[in-house]
Amino acid sequence: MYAQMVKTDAKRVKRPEEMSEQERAFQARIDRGEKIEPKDWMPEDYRRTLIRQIGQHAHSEIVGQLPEGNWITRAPSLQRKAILLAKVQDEAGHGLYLYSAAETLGISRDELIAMLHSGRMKYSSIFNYPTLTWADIGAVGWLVDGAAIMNQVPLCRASYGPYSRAMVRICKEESFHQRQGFEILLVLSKGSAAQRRMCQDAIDRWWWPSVMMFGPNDEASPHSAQSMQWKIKRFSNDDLRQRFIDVCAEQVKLLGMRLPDRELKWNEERQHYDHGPIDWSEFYNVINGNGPCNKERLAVRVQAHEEGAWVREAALAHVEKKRRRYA
Ligand code: FAQ
Repeated sequence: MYAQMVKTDAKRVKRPEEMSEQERAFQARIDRGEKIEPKDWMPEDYRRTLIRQIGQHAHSEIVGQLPEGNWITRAPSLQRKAILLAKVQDEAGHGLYLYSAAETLGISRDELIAMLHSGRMKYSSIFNYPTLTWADIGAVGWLVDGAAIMNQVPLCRASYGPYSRAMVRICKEESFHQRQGFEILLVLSKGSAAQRRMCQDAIDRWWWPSVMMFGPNDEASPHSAQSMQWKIKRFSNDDLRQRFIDVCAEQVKLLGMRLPDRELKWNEERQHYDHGPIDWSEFYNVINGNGPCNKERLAVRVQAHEEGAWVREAALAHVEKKRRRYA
């Protein structure tokens, strides 16, 4: 069901002698650190790789509203409700910047959304997990937004201009999201025994799915080599994952909680935390459509799109009326 339609064939990186003159000139621009802009010549696979990544990213922001949106009416205070509402609205904004960036590559938002709804394009695995308690909203902010920032700050330097510029604002907002999540957990961690249990339980459930957000191990990542050569990705999946683990292993101490990994241990020689094995069968199960909430998430998006059809039709009718009036 989740076979990717925007296929890119980039498993093997071309050597300079295998490139056309145009491709060599393009790679030289990338190597010099120049930004590629929409009207510049680009290899077809570069364009398709960006549509795949930016499209998946946009879909993730939009689907990513659902787990937290679920808690807006149940936030424990008016202030918490206002903050959560603003955060969820920010995610909608991120989706819009990213759909706009993808559109500069010659694909429409309608086409991208149709591919999401028919299962031909992915969104992040993480949004297929349920938010069971209020502490989950803290864990999503701390861990999910935290992982998102770790992955996205380097994207501010991605070689494609519209994508890199969209990421600057997104990262500023994500960093506020990460802090608000941590603060929710900090309050719970200083609360009653039941609140502390709730806090630990949310961390236990969100930790491994957050670690998986960075994608497969480097040797199992078909797109990384080419995306790094094109400077779309600036660091590998495993490098970013390791940085995330190192940061969280320290931050969790401030909460007086623990990460659910018995093998987590500082390695003096590597200057990094060692960690336990990742259950990749769970990751592939989720990205193949069989996670706890995949069907529900997609059904909600499709329903929202269908129920919003009248708004799109009314907007188009308004434009048409104005066009006729001023023709
Ligand atoms: N989920 O060869 P690679 C957020 C797929 S935004 C699902 O390593 P690549 C904000 C991948 O597409 C979170 N699929 O691929 C927020 C490929 O499939 P394909 C989203 C995944 O592209 C917070 C296959 O596996 N962020 O959280 C995942 O070089 C809170 C092989 O993988 C972005 O999209 C996954 N986790 O590297 C919102 C950032 N990982 O196409 C609301 C931009 C991998 O062959 C609330 N994207 N796959 O069928 C990226 O940086 C990259 O696309 C990666 C994957 C690193 C995600």
